[in-house]
Amino acid sequence: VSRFKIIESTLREGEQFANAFFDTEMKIKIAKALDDFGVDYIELTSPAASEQSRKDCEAICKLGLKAKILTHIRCTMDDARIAVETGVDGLDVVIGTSHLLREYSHGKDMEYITKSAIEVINFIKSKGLEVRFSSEDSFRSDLVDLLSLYRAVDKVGVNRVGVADTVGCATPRQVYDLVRTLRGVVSCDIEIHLHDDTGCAIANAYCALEAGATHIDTSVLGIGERNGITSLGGLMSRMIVADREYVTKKYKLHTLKDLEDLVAEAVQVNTPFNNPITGFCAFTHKAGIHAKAILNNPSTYEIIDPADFGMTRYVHFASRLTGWNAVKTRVGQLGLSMTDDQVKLVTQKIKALADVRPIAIDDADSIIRTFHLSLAATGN
Ligand code: HCA
Ligand code: CU
Repeated sequence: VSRFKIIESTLREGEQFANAFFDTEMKIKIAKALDDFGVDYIELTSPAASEQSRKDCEAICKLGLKAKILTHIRCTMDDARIAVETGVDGLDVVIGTSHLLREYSHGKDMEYITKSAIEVINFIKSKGLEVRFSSEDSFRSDLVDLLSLYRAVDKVGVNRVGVADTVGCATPRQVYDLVRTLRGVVSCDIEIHLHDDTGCAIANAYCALEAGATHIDTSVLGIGERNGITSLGGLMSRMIVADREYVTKKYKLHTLKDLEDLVAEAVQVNTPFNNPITGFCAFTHKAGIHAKAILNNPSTYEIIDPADFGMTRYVHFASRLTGWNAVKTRVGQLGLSMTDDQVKLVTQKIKALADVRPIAIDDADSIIRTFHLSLAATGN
């Protein structure tokens, strides 16, 4: 499960996000930040999409990044001919295989799809580039058709086949089953691309790895078509729990927050409050029982160490749910000294006010300070 590679698609799938417009300078900034983070591949919008897309693709190839640069094309010789001239390390080729897409999108049958796939793959390989072949809408495609298509492209030496949950309909178990079956049919690597329409994108990515997938598509904050795909940070949170050693060695996790902030600003969104790792309350502990245990030993209520991502834990103490252990820590942070009995008394005062209205940290702090002053005044 742990030896996975990331195909980072913020600059391809992410450009399909409703708010996204990346100028050349921004694309370069994002590509450099992704490279610094340590992603294995950076996938770029097709050079066939527009003249500027082609120029930007060439510019990013010239940066000399450690990550391999890919571009994403339709399964046609026209697209492939343009793409191989850009300087990319490889091409991700895709064609719709579901009944719906065959009927309402490109109108081609499986025989035609197989024939053109082989032609395009052979052409790309003849240019010495890496090539991946993927079927759009894999989970609503006929399984027998799909497997014979993958078998045919595996035979002509494709580097990877891709499975795509284009509409986000797949369940973790379906993902596991399809990838597992495919693992028995092809000998090349297996990539997976998962949309998040039903909130399964991270779980599905994990299941794909359990079933033998080798490459996972991500984007920063999960941005993409509709509500997007598996997010880079979310995948990191899932994988650090599975294999901390591998993930912390391979990826510069401390840069995740800055990378997300860069992309969030570029596409004018806020990081969701419940985002894994970087959501504002991802490491906030509130109930008295939680706070007490966390202060004794963080692993009681934390599966991820915030320090691995350069984040900090916060023990909430300004609420009616707080307990005296949390307040005691706050008293220490304010540089005041009190006995445990005194802390318990001031905790009652905080809880009493917080029972009436929501209170801010400042409110709780001022209760603590006032109480402390009164102790001095009465000489206790
Ligand atoms: C799309 C294409 C794609 C491609 C995935 C892949 C999808 O419909 O925009 O190349 O594997 O979700 O199917 O993003
Ligand atoms: Cu997609």
